[in-house]
Amino acid sequence: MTPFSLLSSSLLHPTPNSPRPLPPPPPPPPLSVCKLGFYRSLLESASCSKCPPHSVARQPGATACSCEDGFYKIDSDPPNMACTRPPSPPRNAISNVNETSVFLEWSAPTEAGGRKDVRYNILCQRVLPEGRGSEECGANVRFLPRGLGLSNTSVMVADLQSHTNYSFLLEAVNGVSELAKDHAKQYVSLNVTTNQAAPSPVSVIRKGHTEKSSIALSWAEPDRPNGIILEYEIKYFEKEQDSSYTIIKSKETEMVVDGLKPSSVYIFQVRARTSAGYGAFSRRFEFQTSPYLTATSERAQASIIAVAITLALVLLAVVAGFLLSGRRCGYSKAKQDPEEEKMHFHNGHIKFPGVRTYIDPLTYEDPNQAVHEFTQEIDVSFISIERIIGAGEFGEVCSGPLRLPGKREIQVAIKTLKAGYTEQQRRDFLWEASIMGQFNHPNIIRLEGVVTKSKPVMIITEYMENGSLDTFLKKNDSQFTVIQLVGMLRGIASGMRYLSDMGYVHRDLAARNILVNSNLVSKVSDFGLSRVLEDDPEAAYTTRGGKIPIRWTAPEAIAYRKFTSASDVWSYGVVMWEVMSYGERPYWEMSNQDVIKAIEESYRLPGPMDCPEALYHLMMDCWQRDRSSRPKFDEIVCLLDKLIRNPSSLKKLVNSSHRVSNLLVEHANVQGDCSAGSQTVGEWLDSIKMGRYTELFMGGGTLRRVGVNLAGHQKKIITSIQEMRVHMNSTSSTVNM
Ligand code: ACK
Repeated sequence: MTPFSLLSSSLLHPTPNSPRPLPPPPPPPPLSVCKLGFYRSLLESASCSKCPPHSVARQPGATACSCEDGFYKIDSDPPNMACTRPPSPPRNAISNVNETSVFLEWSAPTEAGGRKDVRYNILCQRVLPEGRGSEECGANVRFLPRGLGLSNTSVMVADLQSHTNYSFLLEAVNGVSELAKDHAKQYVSLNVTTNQAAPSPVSVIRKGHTEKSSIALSWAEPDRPNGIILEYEIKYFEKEQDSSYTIIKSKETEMVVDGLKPSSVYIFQVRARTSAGYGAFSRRFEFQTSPYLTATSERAQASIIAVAITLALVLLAVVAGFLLSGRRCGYSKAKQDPEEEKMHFHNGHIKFPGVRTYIDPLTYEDPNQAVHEFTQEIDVSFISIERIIGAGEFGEVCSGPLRLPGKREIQVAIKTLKAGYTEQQRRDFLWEASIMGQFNHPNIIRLEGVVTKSKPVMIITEYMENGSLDTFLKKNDSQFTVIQLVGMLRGIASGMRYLSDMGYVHRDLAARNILVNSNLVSKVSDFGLSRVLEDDPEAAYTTRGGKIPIRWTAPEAIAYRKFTSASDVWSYGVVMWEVMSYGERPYWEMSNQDVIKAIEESYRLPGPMDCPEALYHLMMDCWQRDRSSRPKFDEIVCLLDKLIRNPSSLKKLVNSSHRVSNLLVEHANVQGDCSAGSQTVGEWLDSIKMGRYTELFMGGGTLRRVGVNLAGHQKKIITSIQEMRVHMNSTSSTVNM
């Protein structure tokens, strides 16, 4: 009942003592009829309102406006809100493939459709081979944080199949997308090919026949082998004695582990290896040896005693041989020397490591035999040289197609040996091929083969469209997202992990020796003379003889030629710095002697501009003086993976430092507060009380933009300051520097 109806009912039935009723109020003025283009919602005031944008009132007296074609409204939109439409597709979509995971990143659409509730959906399609179309990826593929209704502009897609083509459709939607059924969906699509990936972990280990000193184990192939399993590694140790463990390998999915103590509990873990490397270890399985001899084993024991004695003698001879050849015994996880990781003696057993080791071509009496063993001869008629792309130590580097019979044509790089070479030069040239031919990893440059039966002698490798990393970064200054840069670094670390697992020490890891392909995959290259480094223009002679690229090399390698995977980790830290500063020269124009002295005095490179703190911490860890405290490559890969999976961990950038006279930072100081490097020219000039010259700086064309990389451009700034000093002196300025 309305107040009006109450009032009128009391007028009809007046009570005897009630006061005289008030005269009825004048009737409200008649409501005007809203004209075209205006509306009056029933609940609203008397006046008519103009239809909100993209809506119309086609009849006079409308109580609501209807949306123009292609525009929509949902129930929760207020009447005075404009009609809206679905957004345009996302922009600048990029993908970053990391083995069988893909990180997708994009920018918001140019046209949000007039709404603030834009969300993103990702559709994953697996492209079937031989043009058989595509199918939806299925439930096994994981989207992190999720695949539908994303509010941020990136997603990680994990658990894809290796070596498979995928197409990702990125769609932007908003509150009215559901209503716009006729509106053709506006996707942006990204096609990616996943890389080789290590196998998934072995899920179960079963115990078989058990004796006093042995346990038979068996396991099933990993669920996702991601390639052909080359071998398994079995790691075991006595329970609660995990400071020392033993690793043995097997090509089968079973193995009898012997040499165990009776009545003792052992922990076992198994992992598989493909050409992509090792997968993760299985979870731990606990099995106990028997306390007594079984009847079978007693019988067997008698019959094998004679064999055992013979074996023991042979074993002793082998052990003695190894000991005499200088290999040390013992394996402890702590402070492990990478050079000692290759063979373990434990509990009196010789254990061979699970990793296929690199064989130095030098161990071959005839180097041609190494070439023959590790490389494939290619008939020159299958190669066409089309372009010269650079100059190498031994001759021109060219590119062109390689058409091997029965294989798809591929683009290759062709290193040639110039005419008039000596036999020694030919050997040195082909040495690189015999090293490269032993490797098979997505982040190591792949050798296709060699041409030795005709002239010129050639080394054929996969073609890397973007050339060497240092030049590529300089050409594309500031063009990549942090995730793209970390993706490149991850690739390099993964390649280096493979090399160190193989027992190969690179000795010349630097951005100039990394190649980049069109998918931004970075690959370690230049195995040529990594032992003597004759071909590296950065290498300088040391007092002890031999050439060393000082700026990239660990102090122990410079001082006493202790080259190990740990010294490669130091160089990796320098590569990280080169990448994050877009190809800046480490230590700028400092002389090699000054670099050695500064490092000796615990100074280190400052954090590059806009460098995430987590990455700078990692660089600093790689530059630990004590080489056993540096991270191992597998730890580096693991950390970078974590950062890529959780991009917000890369948001915190290194703080600004106010050092001017000293470009470097002290190692101990930085570990704690990470205060180095990143500041704008203005901030930096303020910090040296020269803020009033910012305009002169920026206007003078010395530096084009604010937020310039202080580390990277400091030498330019310093040059300019010197110029300014001259300028100021001539104008009697009193600024002191
Ligand atoms: O920086 P760049 O373009 O990349 O110039 C050098 C040049 O040859 C001399 O080494 C380029 N280069 C070397 N190997 C390859 C390759 N596999 N694919 C593409 N470019 C290569 C390198």
